[in-house]
Amino acid sequence: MSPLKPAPTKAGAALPITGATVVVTCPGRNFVTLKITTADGVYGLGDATLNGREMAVVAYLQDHVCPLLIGKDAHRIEDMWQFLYRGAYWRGGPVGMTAIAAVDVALWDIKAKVAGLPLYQLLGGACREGVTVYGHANGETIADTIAEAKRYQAMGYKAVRLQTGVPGLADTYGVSADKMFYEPAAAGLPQESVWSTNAYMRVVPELFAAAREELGWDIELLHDVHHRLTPIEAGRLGRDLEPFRPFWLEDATPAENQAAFRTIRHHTTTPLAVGEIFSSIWSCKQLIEEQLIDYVRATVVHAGGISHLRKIAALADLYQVRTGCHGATDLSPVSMAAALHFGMSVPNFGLQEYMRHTPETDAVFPHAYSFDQGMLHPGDTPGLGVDLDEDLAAAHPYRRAYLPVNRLEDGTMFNW
Ligand code: KDG
Ligand code: MG
Repeated sequence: MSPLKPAPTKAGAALPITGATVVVTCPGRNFVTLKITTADGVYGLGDATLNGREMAVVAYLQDHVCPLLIGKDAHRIEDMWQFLYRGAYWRGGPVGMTAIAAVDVALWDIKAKVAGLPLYQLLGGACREGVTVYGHANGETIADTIAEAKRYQAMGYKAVRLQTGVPGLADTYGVSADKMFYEPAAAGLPQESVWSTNAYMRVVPELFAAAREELGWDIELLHDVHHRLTPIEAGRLGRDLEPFRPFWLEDATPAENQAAFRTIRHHTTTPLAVGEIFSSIWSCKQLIEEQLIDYVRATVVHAGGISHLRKIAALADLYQVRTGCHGATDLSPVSMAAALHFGMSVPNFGLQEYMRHTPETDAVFPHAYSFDQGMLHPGDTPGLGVDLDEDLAAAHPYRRAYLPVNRLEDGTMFNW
C-alpha cells in the first residue's frame, strides 16, 4: 500500500509522476488497470477496460501514453487531459478516450489521497446521502424475470431493469443463466445471435404489464433495447409501455444520428436514456441541447474520465437531463468507485447502474464502496477507495473474449 497521505509539501508544489504501468487481469472476465505512481510513493488507479477490445487500449497506453507521463506533475489533471486529447491530433474514439479516462481517474485518485479526502469531497462534496442504483433482473420467461425482480426487491433495490427471453429466439440480449453476474463476452470466436423485432415488440409490453401486476408501482422499472429498433419502432414501443410508467427506455435506437431521437420523442412520453458507448460530449451535444433524451448514460471509463464526464453533466444540467451512468460488469470496481464519487457530487444525478462483480473480481480489487437499501456509498477512504492486489491479478492472466454479434432471421448483419 502506498501512504494515503504523504508528508506535507509546499502548497502548489509539483508532484512528479515516476511510474505508469498497465495491469491486465482476468478473474472471470478481463480488466485493464492503469497504475500511476508519484515521487511521494502515492499511487492512483484508473480503469481502462474496453470489453472485447482490451488489448488495443493496453497498447495505446503502454506504447503511446505511459512514456509521456513520466516526470509530469500529477496535480495538473486538466492540463494532462488537454495534453493527451489535443496532443494526439487524432481526437476521440473509444480506444483513445478510454486511455485518457484511465489517466484522468488515476490522477484524481492521487490528488484525493494527497488531500486525505474521499474523492467526492474534491468534486464539490456530497449532493445526496448515497447513489441510488438499479439491478438487472432477467429470465427466459416473463415469470422467471419477475421472480428475479422480486429477489432484487427483497435485497432493497428501488429500481430494477427487466429483460426477458423473446419467444422463438435461441437467446436474447440481457438474459443469462448466470443471473447476478451476467457477462455477455465469451472465449472463442464471437457467438452469433438471431434477432426478430416483431417477436420482441410483442413480448416487452407483456413483460411490463405482468411486472406492474406483481411488483406494484413503488419500484422503478427499466428496459434496455440495446440499439435494436428504428426510431419509429422505438416510438411505438415507448408508447406501448407508457401505461406501465417505465423509468427509462435505454438505447432504443443507435445514436450515431442524434437527430433520429426527434422521431422517438414525437411519439412517446416514455423517458429515454442513451450513451453507454459514447466517447465524448460531442456524441450527445445535440441530444442534450434539443432535450431529445432524459438520461445520459456516458460513463467515466469510456467518456474521458471524471474531468470530461463532469463537463457532460454540466451541459446536461442546463437542459434538465440527468445522469444514468453505465455500470455493467465490464467496468471494473475502479470505474464503479469513480462513478459513485461522480454521482455523489453532481447536482443532476439520475440513477446508477450496478451489476455486481463476482467475489473473484472483488478480491482482486478490494474496495470501500458498499450497498445498503438500494443505494451505494463510495465510503470515506481517501481517494477512490479501491485498491489492486497485483499478486492476485497476476494469478488470473488475460483470456481473449468477444462480445456476441447479431443477425436478422434472413442472415443480415444487425446491431448486437
Ligand atoms: O460490454 C457491453 C456491455 O457493457 C453492455 O452490453 C451492457 O448494455 C449494457 C448495459 O446497459 O449494462
Ligand atoms: Mg445498455
